[in-house]
Amino acid sequence: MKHFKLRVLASLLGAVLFPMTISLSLADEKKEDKKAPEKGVSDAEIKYQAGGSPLADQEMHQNINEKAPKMTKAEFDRGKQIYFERCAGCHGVLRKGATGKPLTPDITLEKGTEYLKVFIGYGSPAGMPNWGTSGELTEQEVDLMARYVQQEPPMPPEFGMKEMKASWKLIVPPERRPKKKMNTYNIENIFSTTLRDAGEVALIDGDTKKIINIVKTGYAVHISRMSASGRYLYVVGRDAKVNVIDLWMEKPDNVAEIKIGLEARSVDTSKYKGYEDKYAIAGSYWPPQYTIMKGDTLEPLKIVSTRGMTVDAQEFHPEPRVASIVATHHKPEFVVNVKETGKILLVNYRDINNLTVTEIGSARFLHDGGWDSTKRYFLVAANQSNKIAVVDTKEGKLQALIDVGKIPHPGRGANFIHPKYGPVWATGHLGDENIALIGTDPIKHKKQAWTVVEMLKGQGGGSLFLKTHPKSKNLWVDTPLNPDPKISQSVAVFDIADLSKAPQILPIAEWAGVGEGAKRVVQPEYNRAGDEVWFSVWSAKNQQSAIVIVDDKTRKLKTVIKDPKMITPTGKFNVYNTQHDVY
Ligand code: DHE
Repeated sequence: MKHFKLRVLASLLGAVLFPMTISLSLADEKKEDKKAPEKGVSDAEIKYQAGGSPLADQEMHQNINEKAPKMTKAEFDRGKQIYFERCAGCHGVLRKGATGKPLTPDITLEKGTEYLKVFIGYGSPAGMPNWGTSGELTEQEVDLMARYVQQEPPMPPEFGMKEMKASWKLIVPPERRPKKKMNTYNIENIFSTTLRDAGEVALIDGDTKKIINIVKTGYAVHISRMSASGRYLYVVGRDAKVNVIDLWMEKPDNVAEIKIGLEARSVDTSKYKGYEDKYAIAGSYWPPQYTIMKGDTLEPLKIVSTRGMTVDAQEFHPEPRVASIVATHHKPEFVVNVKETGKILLVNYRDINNLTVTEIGSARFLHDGGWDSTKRYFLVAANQSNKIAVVDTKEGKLQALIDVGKIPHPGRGANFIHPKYGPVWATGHLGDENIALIGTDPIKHKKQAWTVVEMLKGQGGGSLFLKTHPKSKNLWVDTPLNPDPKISQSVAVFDIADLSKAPQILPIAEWAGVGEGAKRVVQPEYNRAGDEVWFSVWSAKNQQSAIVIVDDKTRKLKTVIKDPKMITPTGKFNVYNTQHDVY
């Protein structure tokens, strides 16, 4: 009966009030709404964004709003937990809106509980998932959340120098570290592999395929990055814990760790001549800031807030999250991409007491990206604007904003020579099957530079990463978030010499032989020689996962790495390719 009432209300509200919901949205999203398929966002996008925030367990400051519907403390705490596990990724920590709409009390109180229940229960064509009808939330939880979002958003604590210093552990000080490499590993071919749900990384010997060590890290390490010398490996957990691992030790292990906030995704190190291994930088989602540290010890030196005005509406945003960070090779600079403001910051670390930051306006919401083959231009996805922003790091200016497919997601992208159009950089998409090839040579291929020269058709949407290697003739494209298991468990491989040919589909998960489970095939990564491609076969925590290694030339299975300790592998980072940005 209650369900029926909701359904009637839903259709009424759909007809009468939907324009109101549109009016709440951002300018960019308006365009998006027109393009959005009837069903709203794809499963891929929901799965991707609703990754769960570690802020769920944080004590937070709470203001009472007299006008909001009553909630007990227990109800409020449950609402907060659901919000940070499911909603914060899209709507933001402070509910000011990110890829989802703002949900601040000035808006939600006006809507009222019944309206919000329908919205949460049934979703909207503009992208809100149908949490109730999909069975993800019970009717009571939908009611709870409708009341929760009318309360003042609780505020997570700040995390400044005092908190960072208190969390900092110098496990092995530099003077007690090896003076030379103390092991016989071919360091350049080690793979740092995230064991997501175990809060560890596995260091795998790329030559023997044996695990060298499993190192304790923060929870759900997002990425690994290398120091310029190739000695130190840095990882950052979702919980904002940064670890540095010394690859010269007899058994490579942690030498320092620190928390740079409460939630984070990015880390990198100074690569410019004269500054090798000198600085590390990590960006956080909460608080919205980046932190520059000493490279070998992780001692925090400088914290810079990213709070500020958005690039388009020029309105204040209280929580612009730091997305990707990359170190420039030809200048003492970090490229810091700020999601909600759509700003690309070129942070010059020559004198960190008198930091100079060049602020480049691009488009919202900046996410992941990589260098072109010359490492002069950085290409980054402005994912909800369906654009790729290109920065000329030599001139310190925006080079181009290029329209691509729906929700570009390149990882670091893939550089190769197109048989007709010369050097290109490629990105796949979360929202459609396209693979956009963008010309990157403004000298010999001026006409094609910074335009989409070709759109390849992949297996479908839900792509996260694609990869090639300077020595390879193949372009590998994953689709781990496609709702069709056949597609999420296989990869497409294109022949770069003849891109008109349909891609070959390889059943990577089947090759892994791991039995039942989600078995999402994620993130191709080359070995040092560029003749093997490694894939993670990512299953649930309590199911078997694996790494599948394919011979790049023959596209045939080479080896499967299975180990009971290999829990939920996701990203893999080959030391040499990461150190030198080979992709
Ligand atoms: Fe990622 C890169 C953020 C979900 C695996 N991811 C990145 C980067 C950012 C980011 C900002 C770029 C870092 C850089 O280069 O400095 N990722 C986010 C999210 O906010 C999001 C959407 C949701 C979340 O809650 O985390 C998200 N990411 C995922 C996943 O679901 C993946 C598949 C598994 C996981 O660990 O959660 C995942 N992201 C990765 C990987 C990279 C990455 C493997 C690095 C790719 C590379 O080749 O550099």
